[in-house]
Amino acid sequence: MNISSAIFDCSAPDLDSCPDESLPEFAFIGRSNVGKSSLLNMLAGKDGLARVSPTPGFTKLINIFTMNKTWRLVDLPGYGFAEGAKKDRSRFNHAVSHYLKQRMNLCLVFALIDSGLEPQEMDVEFVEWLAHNAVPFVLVFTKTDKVTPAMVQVNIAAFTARISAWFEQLPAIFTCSATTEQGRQELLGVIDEAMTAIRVEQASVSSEGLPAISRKAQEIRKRRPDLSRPW
Ligand SMILES: Nc1nc2c(ncn2[C@@H]2O[C@H](COP(=O)(O)OP(=O)(O)OP(=O)(O)O)[C@@H](O)[C@H]2O)c(=O)[nH]1
Ligand SMILES: [Mg+2]
Repeated sequence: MNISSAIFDCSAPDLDSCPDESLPEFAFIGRSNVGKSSLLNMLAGKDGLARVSPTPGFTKLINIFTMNKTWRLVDLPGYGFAEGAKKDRSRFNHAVSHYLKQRMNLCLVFALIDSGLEPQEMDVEFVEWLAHNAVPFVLVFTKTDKVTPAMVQVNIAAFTARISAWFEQLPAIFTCSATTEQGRQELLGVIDEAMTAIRVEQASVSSEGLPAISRKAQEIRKRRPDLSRPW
């Protein structure tokens, strides 16, 4: 897929402040510093589109970007950042939880995991939360340029062993590096496939008159139990 335009749309403090639900959204989530904003820039092909920093907890709002005028990438605040005012943290975490559970046009979540680390409890718990809330997601192991390919595979195997009990079929797994652009075509391919599926569905209109994307999200939402947040 070619990205011909990548435009910053808005920064939203909560779900109500997000733009209308007319375009499909693909969101990045993961621990602070895992490389969400960097991956967004790498996929968009535009350095500096989302702001990157070595300081954990840098992205504090729901940042929304429109690609090719037809779909959006969403940079979410990370979890697991211990500094800062507690009040602020819970507000942002609540906003992220709300977004993931209720956003009608959320198509797919890229759940990012650092490929250089053995399974971290917080990531394992977060994946469990995604599974129990029926949030559609794929796993993306980041920063593959920092470790050997063998180590990446060891860490992926250890992580999937931890989460396998919650899935009949494991979520799709990808690897990437924002530095070398490894994984870019594969991840854009995932978005391309989802967009093609949506276009096919949108050709048919439901009896309720809802666009196909909202119908699908409503079905998913009905199945989601209201679990407490792990982070
Ligand atoms: N070597 C390497 N460094 C990376 C990669 N991706 C991100 N980084 C670095 O990791 C740090 C954090 O990157 P961000 O993209 O800001 O991470 P984030 O997940 O958005 O972090 P928060 O917004 O704080 O949650 C920065 O110093 C990046 O330059 C990568 O693929 N390889
Ligand atoms: Mg960020």
